[in-house]
Amino acid sequence: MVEKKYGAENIKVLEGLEGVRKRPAMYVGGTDKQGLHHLVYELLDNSIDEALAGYCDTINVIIHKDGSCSVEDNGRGIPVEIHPIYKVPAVEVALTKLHAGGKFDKDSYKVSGGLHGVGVSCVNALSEKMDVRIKREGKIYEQEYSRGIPVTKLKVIGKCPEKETGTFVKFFPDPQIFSSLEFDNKLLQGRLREVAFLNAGLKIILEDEIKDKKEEFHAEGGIVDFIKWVNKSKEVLHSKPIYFKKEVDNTSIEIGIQYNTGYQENIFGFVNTINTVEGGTHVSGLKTALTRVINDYIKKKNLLKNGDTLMGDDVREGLTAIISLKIPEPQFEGQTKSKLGNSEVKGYVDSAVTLFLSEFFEENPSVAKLIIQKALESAKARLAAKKAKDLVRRKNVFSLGGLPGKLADCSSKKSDDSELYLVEGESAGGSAKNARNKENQAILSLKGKILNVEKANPARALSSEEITNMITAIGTGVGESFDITKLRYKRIIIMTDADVDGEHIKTLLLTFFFRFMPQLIENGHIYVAMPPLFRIRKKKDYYVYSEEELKKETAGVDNPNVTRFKGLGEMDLEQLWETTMNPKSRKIKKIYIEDAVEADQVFSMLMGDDVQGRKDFIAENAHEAALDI
Ligand code: 0RA
Repeated sequence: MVEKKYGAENIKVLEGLEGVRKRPAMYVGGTDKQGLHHLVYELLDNSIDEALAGYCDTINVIIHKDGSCSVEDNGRGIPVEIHPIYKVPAVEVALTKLHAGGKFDKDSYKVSGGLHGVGVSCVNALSEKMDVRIKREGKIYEQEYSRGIPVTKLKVIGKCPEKETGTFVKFFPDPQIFSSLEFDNKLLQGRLREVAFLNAGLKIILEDEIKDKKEEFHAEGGIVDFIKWVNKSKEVLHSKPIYFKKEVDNTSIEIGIQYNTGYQENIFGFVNTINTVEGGTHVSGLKTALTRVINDYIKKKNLLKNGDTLMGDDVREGLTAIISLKIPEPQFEGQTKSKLGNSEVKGYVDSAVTLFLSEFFEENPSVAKLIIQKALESAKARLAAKKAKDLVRRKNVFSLGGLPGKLADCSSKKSDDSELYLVEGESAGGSAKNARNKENQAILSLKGKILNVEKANPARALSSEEITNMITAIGTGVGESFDITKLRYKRIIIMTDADVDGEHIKTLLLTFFFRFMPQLIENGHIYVAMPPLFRIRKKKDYYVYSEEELKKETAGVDNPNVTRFKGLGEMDLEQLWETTMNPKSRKIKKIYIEDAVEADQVFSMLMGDDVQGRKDFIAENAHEAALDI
């Protein structure tokens, strides 16, 4: 029961939290799995603030058997004194007033910004039940809430040693709000590991009482350890990551750099521990400086004849870099509010990196030599590829608008309702061409397996016919010249057979998109079609997508009339249209990246050279039906 003991101010407070319940997406990004986990990150952020202020060194996150999740820290504990204005304990203000958050000290960096940092009160508003326990001055306090409203007063429930302080918050996400209520160990793992790397020395423990699993994340080396972890299944060019930390105008800049012998560029940007997947001014500052410093060094040492310069893409081949910024007032922009907008930051980062890196190269000529050799090779490959591309282009002048001859384009020129099907094999491609809605569905058939871009030099990848066909059809270009406004189709749908070869082709294509056009995945343009495995003939035709489903659907039926589809080619046009192409009846799956750092590891592991790593990974993950990236 709710106690009715609240005055006018409190009613206002409750109205605030009512707003959170009415528009949860505005506060935690959504009511799906991501939104649910956002609640944990909100609590975590508060504890990290306490750690950044120097009062907390251990955070415990527990997934409980009863469906709740808790976050506990050994910080100072949320204050419990009576608040001078609201006349209730300060902790109650923090938990019921929007944006009070508990961040009373302004001196430390707020971890928050954008969608993030809406505070513990939001978590409270969106929880069916929440329990807070505080240890302060030798006492243990407790208070319980339901949907943001206190159901008990703050009570002393026991004693503890004076030195023992901290905050424990346990919450049950509200089923009235969230469509997904299950906490995902793996998703939390990724974020907690990241947070531990970004806060050197902080110990974070994740306990899963359902899976009976406990893991500890703790990195004394901070982002240097982070870089080593990202590169762990790659062959590195220099054994020690290049690292520096600098403070400019209240902004703390921390950067780690290590090259590997591969071809991918991996820059992970963080602002107040939030992964800025869309980049922003900090990342552009780093890129500009890196290109300039390397070109200056080359000029000074006279390493490139006839005054040629290297391009950004050349100096970033095989680069793994992490840039972590702590900034008092971050401005987040972009589609998913994960792009840093503060314009002053670009200059700060640019000059800090220029200063540090040019000195580093002077002091470590052997490392500089390795990096520059790699960049020069990349430039050479780029120039060779350009020659090849010019040739291809000249050939294409004769084809319509430069589009690949193999593309069966749709007649609509509006990208916002058109789709491109990438189809495995010429014969399935031919069927799809006949089955499609010509108005808005285009078909590009691919000759079996495309090149594994994880193992190929990008110049070679970009001269492969299947890959150039895709790039031309999609229209955006790749790398630095990628331009989303040139996208020719709203949905790009990968359609392969439901067998091992089909799975492999799907992975090769996803690897290509992840490495060359990650923006298409980030913005939700990439899909995979889910062709059915069986047709059951009853009064009507039923399509089923797995063996289990088949068992369920045919249970108790003697002699069911079942056809197994060995491939797309075995369906007639009507079946192909109904099951994989008709927007009203088909099944397609949107691909999204849950965790960019993890996804890089997965692709390096699955498609790269580390055979043992791949075996271990597959053994560990074999039970999972589909690969979430
Ligand atoms: C404001 C002041 C003080 C502690 C906190 C906030 C605090 C908030 C949270 C939220 C989760 N864990 C937390 N730990 C601490 C301390 C004031 C003082 O003791 O002087």
